[in-house]
Amino acid sequence: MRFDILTLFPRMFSSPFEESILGRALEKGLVQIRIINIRDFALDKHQVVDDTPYGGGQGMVMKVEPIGRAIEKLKSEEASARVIHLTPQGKPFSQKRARELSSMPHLIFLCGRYEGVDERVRELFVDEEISVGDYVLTGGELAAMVVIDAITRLLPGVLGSDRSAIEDSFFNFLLEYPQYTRPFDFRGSLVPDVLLSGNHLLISQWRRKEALRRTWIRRPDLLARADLTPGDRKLLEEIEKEHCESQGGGLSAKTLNGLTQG
Ligand code: 4GY
Repeated sequence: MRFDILTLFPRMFSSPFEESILGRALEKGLVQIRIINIRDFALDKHQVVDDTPYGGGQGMVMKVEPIGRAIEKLKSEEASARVIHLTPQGKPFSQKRARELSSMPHLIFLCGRYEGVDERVRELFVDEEISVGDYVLTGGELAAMVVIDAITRLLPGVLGSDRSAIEDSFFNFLLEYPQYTRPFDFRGSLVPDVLLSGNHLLISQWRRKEALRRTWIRRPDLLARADLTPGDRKLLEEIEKEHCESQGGGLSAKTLNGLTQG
C-alpha cells in the first residue's frame, strides 16, 4: 500500500514513521510512504504557496496552483489514487472507514495549514474529506498520521499473525476490558483475583462484563450499536444493579451526561 503526503512541513513526519510498528511496516515493505513538499510545486521565484483571502479577513489561504500541480503529477503516475483532505469539516473518521481505506492501493493525503485551502482545491482535486475529531489542529499533518496509523495496523503482516483478521469482532463497538500486569500489589491496589484463578471461562466472563461496564458508563452511544447476546444483556442488568447499589440510586443525569459528552 502506498501513502503520499502533501505538506508544507515534511519534517513533521520523520520520527513517527521511523518508530515502532509503523517503522517496521515500512522496513518490511508492507507500506510505502512518500512525503511531498507542496512548496516544490510553486513555480515562482519565491515559491509562494499562500496568499491573502479574497473578501478580506485575517490569515492566509493556501493557493490552488501548487497543490493542483502536485496532485496532477501524482495522479499521472497512478490515476486510481484517491485524494483525501484532512479537515474538521470532513466526515468523522472511524474504524469502519479505516478498514475500507486499507483495501485501497494508493492514498494521497493533503495537509492544509493557515486558514485552509482555496475552495477550488476541494472542488477539483479532492475525492474525500476526513475529520479526526471535533477540534482544530494547526494543520492536517497530525490528522494524516492518525489516519495512516489506523489503516496501517490493519494491513496483513503488520501486527502479529492474525490480529487484523479478528479486528472486526475485536472492535464491535465495545470498549476494551481493563488489563493488568505485574506487580500483583502496587501501593495496595491489587489485581482482581479472578485473573490469577487460571479459570479461563471465569476470566473471559469477567472481561466481557468489564468491557460492557466500561462501555455502559463511558460510551452508552456505542452500546446501542454493539452485537449483544442474551448473556450480555443479563450482564448489563447486573452492572446497572451494581451501580445503583454502589452509587445509592445511580449516576445522576448530570454525571451521565458529562461522561457521555466527554
Ligand atoms: N480535526 N481533522 C483536522 C484539523 C487542521 C486549517 C485545514 C481535524 O482532520 N483535520 O484540525 N486540521 C486544519 C487547519 C487548515 C486543516
